[in-house]
Amino acid sequence: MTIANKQELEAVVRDVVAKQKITDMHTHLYSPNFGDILLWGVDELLTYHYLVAEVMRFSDIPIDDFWALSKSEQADLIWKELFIKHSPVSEACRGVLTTLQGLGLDLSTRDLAQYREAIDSGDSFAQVKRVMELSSVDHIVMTNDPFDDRERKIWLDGTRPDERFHAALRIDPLLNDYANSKQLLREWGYAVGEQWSDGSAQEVKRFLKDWIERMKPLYMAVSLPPSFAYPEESDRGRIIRDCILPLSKETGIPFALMIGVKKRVNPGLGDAGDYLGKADMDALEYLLAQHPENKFIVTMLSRENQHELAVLGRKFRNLMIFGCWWFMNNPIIINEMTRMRLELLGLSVVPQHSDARVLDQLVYKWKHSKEIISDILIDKYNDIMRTGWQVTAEEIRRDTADLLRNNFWRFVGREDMVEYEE
Ligand code: FIX
Ligand code: ZN
Repeated sequence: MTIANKQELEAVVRDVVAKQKITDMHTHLYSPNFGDILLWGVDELLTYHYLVAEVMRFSDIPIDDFWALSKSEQADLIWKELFIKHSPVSEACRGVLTTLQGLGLDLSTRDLAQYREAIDSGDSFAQVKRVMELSSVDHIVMTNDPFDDRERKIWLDGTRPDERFHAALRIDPLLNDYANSKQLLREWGYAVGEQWSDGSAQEVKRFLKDWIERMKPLYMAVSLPPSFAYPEESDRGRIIRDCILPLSKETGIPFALMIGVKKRVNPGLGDAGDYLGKADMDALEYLLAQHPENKFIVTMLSRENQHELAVLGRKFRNLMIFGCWWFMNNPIIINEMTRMRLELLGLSVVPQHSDARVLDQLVYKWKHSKEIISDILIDKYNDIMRTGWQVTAEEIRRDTADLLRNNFWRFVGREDMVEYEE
């Protein structure tokens, strides 16, 4: 059906985007059979580390005293400070409201006890089904860290995610803290030496292959500091050179780099204590140019890196750019970087992921982003329609499916997961 005018365009785009099923390619969620490492419910929503950072700006509670509170007491404090004593206008606060609204609660009552009663009384399996339906997310990629004691035990016990959940092998401790991780590898039966050698490289690859076999990950991922350099004579540089790149090429499993995080600049805040920095693009440019047969999935944490990253995407087809990561995930920046990406790269990117740490967040993370993506697509289609180019509803459905699921599945080599709504 050819779109006749802007009014019809707006209606079709908003309807298509709202209905499009999403593959959420980076989250910190888990299949419900993984147990209580899957976070959900009102207290988890309110104690999300984004809100911990924000409450510290209003409350003068000593950070250690905050951590000594129960999860529910922390949530009460955050609710009082960020929602009652001050209007909840930040993106993370608004996200809580959008989530509670999406779950059918009456925000005019501000009755936290009632919200807890309504949401927390269910079970995680039912909540996963409900939230995925509400958010139109039908596939969730997890973050799976074999160095995390709780998660490692779950996998070694033979637990596997259900078909809606997919693994991503997360290797930050291996790449960013090998000095400590090599002792763990030895304890697990991988004979890595004190000094780097071919033998150590083989054993690190064997460790990775074992977890690839166990997890069947869609990609291997690491977060990296703004100072990330490559090539580099360092533990990280050697492991990337001798292990990750050859294994990624051999298996076809992409290497995901999340670049620009300065960990724990305020250690007392825990996950809320991470900061960002502008990274030098030389390392990524080198990796892309020297390893054209490797596939790289990249997101960056500094606003200032977004234009460079998008232009690099024009130079290298083995780079898939994804998401508005963390401090980028605010409407003003999502709008700017998504428009820039479509203007420079057309529809060849994965515009968003949720990074959800709490299951229920899928409701707000995707509602907020879909609204912005719809606005942008309406403008972009209208711009080409003004030249006389005709756009059809079928093409809008095709393009939206590519942005919200198929570009990712194709890039990770899973044509079987490419789907278009009829
Ligand atoms: O490295 C990451 O996966 C980051 O997304 C997290 O460490 C971060 O805490 C987060 O959840 C940001 O949204
Ligand atoms: Zn993340």
